[in-house]
Amino acid sequence: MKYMSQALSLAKLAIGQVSPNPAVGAVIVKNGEVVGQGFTQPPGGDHAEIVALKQAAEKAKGAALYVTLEPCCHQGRTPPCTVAIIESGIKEVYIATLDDNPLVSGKGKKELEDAGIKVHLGMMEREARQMNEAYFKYITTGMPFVTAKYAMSLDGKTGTRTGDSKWISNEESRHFAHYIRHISDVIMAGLNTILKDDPHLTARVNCGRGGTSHCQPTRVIIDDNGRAPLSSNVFHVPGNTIVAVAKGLTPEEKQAYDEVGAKVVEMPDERGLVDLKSLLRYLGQNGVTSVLVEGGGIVLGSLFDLKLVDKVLVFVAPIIIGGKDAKIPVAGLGAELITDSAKLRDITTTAFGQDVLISGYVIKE
Ligand code: AOF
Ligand code: ZN
Repeated sequence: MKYMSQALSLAKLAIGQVSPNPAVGAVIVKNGEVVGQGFTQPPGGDHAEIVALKQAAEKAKGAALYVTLEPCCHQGRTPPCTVAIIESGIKEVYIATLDDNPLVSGKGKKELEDAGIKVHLGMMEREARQMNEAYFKYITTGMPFVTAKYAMSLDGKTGTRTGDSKWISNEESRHFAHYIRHISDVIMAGLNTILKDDPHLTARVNCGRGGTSHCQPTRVIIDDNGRAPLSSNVFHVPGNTIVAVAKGLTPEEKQAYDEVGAKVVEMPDERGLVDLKSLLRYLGQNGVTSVLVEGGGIVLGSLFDLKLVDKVLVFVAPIIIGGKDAKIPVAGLGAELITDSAKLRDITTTAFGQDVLISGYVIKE
């Protein structure tokens, strides 16, 4: 348990930084001593096991490997880890969970066993699966894992009748929200949020890489008619921005976005609005495994109406905003009957000072 928990902590350092690959951690132990450890490097770089094996070198002979995901047995951007493990002389492997990637699932484990290595499966499996929950959905469906996040008052409002929303949740909650951004591949927001709040949509956490653009999530703005002002903050901060539109923009309009470094993606549905399902599929095809949706109510409403949300993170703050015209977190059409509501499972509640974070997974019927 101790070494697997160490491997999970290592994997955590890679999460959100190595997509579309899963974040994996590995620890090599010999005679009660850690002789090698590592975590997944960005795509094309070494897998966790390879980093640990290189460190252990000769000491890997006869040692035990603790790894948070089944070692790969296929040639991808990098050679199979199983071959390197077998060649190193490792004699025992503890795997937290199988890799759902059809190219690997069960085959990696079998290859190790066939080579005479003793394999143990399932140590801290729940933690290992949760850590890569986005990857597991992506690799089996091609669609990114969608998390809806918002902060609301005790009376269920996300802003006052005038649109003021700074701040509903406290500093501790907002700090954690930045961490959630940091582990997401994409942050999605609607045009109204851009117009009203002019957010940066960057992850302001110390990721140890100096806050440069390669550790920033890609921002996706849902902007049916391509009206996001070029002066918006999202176009002038590190990281990439995509403007998803529903109508064809003129070459001049496209070029203007191009000049501020944003990419325009045209994805209309039959109502002339952005087709969110196609947009998610497009993002998946481009290696996006996780999307964090930060609002506003229109975008979240459409995503819930279309049953595209996988996970919900709601910060509840102990204030009452009131007002029939105050902002609400989820608009759209909504449920007709309570039985039609999106229901959640595996609920957790976490206190951030006086705020409470309620999180859970949408039950798919
Ligand atoms: C491992 N250890 O640390 C990771 C694994 O293109 P490649 O070569 O990087 O392979 C990508 C696939 O490898 C990915 O889809 C997943 O099945 C596995 N990821 N496997 O043994 C690791 N990140
Ligand atoms: Zn591998």
